[in-house]
Amino acid sequence: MNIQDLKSKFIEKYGEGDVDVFFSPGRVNLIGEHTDYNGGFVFPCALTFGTYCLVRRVERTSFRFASLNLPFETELSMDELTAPLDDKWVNYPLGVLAQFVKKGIAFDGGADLMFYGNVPNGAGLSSSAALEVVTAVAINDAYNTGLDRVELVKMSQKAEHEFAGVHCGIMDQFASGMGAKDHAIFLNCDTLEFDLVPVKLEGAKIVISNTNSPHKLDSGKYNERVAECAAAVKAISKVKPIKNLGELDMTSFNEVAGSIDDEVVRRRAHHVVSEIQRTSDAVAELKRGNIDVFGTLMNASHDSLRDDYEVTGVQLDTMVEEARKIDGVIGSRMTGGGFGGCTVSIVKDDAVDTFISEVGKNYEARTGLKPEFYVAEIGEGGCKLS
Ligand code: GAF
Repeated sequence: MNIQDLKSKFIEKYGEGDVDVFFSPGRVNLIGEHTDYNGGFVFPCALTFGTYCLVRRVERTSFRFASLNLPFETELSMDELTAPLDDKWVNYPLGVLAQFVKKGIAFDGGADLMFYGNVPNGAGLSSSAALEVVTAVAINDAYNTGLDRVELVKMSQKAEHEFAGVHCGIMDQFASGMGAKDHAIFLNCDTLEFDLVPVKLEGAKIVISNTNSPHKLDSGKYNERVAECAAAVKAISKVKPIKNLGELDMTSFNEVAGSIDDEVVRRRAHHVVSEIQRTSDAVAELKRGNIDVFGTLMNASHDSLRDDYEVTGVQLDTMVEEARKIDGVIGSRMTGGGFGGCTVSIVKDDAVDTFISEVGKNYEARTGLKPEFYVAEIGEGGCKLS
């Protein structure tokens, strides 16, 4: 659907008048998984698909929310903006509105909002972050609240915590809000310092493979991992006070690992500390143009997420196994929270067609699920389109 079609739909729904159009992307993370809520490094990039938000400020003191691709359409008064509803999807934009209210931003009127997203839902490509960030960017503009982009990103993350119950890190909202065309974001999730790194793959492409086994971030498994990392910090702090696992390197981790009695918790922490190291190594290699080493580190990342962190599962593992059998695959790993969703692979240009047909056929034969493939382009972060 193009912008003109979206505007026509908006006018059909809410009547004639001015309307502004905003967009925020989904993301794919190249490496650095389950490190963000541990104060570690991540390396995501924004995609060219995402969520559009059309907005019109109105004098009436209520907010109307509707979506063309998600099952919500509702009108809420000012008083109803601060508590989640019994409606999974509207809670994402509503949770963002609530953050504006919490900041004491007084709306002297309401707004009509219409959303349309083309990120596959539940695929681990941050459809929810795209929905949150586009709401934040649109309301910030419509009401001239003057908040800076990083603040909007943090508010979007809080919406996810408070209105979706997922204790996520900041990676997804940061990538959606701060992405830059053809760059990945090397982000220190402790300080929020970041470096935009050009992704020059010289003869290779980023291929996203959707297992079509929905990842269930709200299933509790994600929050369980967050809690296990907190348990590791608590155990380690008895011998070496730390605020988060990101303060350790492999040498200091090995010195204190014995203080974690629970073997599962120890493995979780081992993944986090090793993944943070892999991420900074991978970025350095990419900057030097060593794509092959970058790919080897992607493979090691997946293996650690499978063995130590246990967030992959049979579909993601099968997709990665099949991908790695193809000549011309430089690296392949799961991306995002895991438990289903997508993998990301770096594939030489001339192997992309074979990759899609062979991995597609073999994955389906082994799992009974029909996968989908997207050759990714790296796009811009949230912006006003018109
Ligand atoms: C999900 C979360 F939302 C992110 O914050 C991050 O933790 C990711 O899983 C795993 O790296 O996408």
